[in-house]
Amino acid sequence: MVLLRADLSLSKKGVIEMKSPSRLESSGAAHKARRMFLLTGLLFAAAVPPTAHANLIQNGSFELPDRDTTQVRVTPTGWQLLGNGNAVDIIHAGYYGAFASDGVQFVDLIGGGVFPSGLKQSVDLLAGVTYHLMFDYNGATYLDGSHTVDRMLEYALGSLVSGSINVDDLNAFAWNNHPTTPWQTKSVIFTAPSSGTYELVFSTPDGSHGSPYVDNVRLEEVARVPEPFATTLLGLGIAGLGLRGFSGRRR
Ligand SMILES: [Ca+2]
Repeated sequence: MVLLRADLSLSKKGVIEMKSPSRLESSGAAHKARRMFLLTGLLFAAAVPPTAHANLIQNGSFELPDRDTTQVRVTPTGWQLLGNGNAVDIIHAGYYGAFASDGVQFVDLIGGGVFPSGLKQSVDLLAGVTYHLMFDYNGATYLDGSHTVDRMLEYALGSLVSGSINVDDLNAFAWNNHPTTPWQTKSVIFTAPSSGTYELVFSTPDGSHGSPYVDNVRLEEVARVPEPFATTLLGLGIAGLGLRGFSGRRR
């Protein structure tokens, strides 16, 4: 963006500052320049590009550990089992024609016969900050082609987010020529009411065959305009309004 007749500089604190066109003469041209300065400041404040935020989830794609094969009863790096003796598996792409949503691995929430079965990960959230939770999910048909019955994927992030999804009609395997289904995406936006550590949980309450599958878990802070930057630019805009009013009264 071009800043007409206003200097843009980076201060030692790393805050971008705009200098007022104070040396301009009080003329029609100066008045026009001040108006442009005001508009530019407001537009610039509104157009601050969103900052790219990192995924707060470790190994959200379940690519680790990577042993180039399906891993039975394994704990994905960065995650914990529910602690009740349950187990999960990591399915590798190609296993019975399976395909991941992201990368080459995804998690099978049932790796044993203890329920609920699933995994969890702790995340630190900040009060008043808005976050975007996303994950991809799929399911499986039985070998005979029939669907699972009431196979539920349950998810929760502390007490902030919770829900369940029926995955009976989904299928991530290409076995016995059964039609596969694309990975589905769940997306939730929420604001943390208080700072603290919250537990993200994916689980299934029961079942003996066919599982909910999860891949590509992402938790990102929603883009914000940095407070000091916005305040500086909006403050300059208000100052510009005052300058414009002063100039108007002089005429
Ligand atoms: Ca993956």
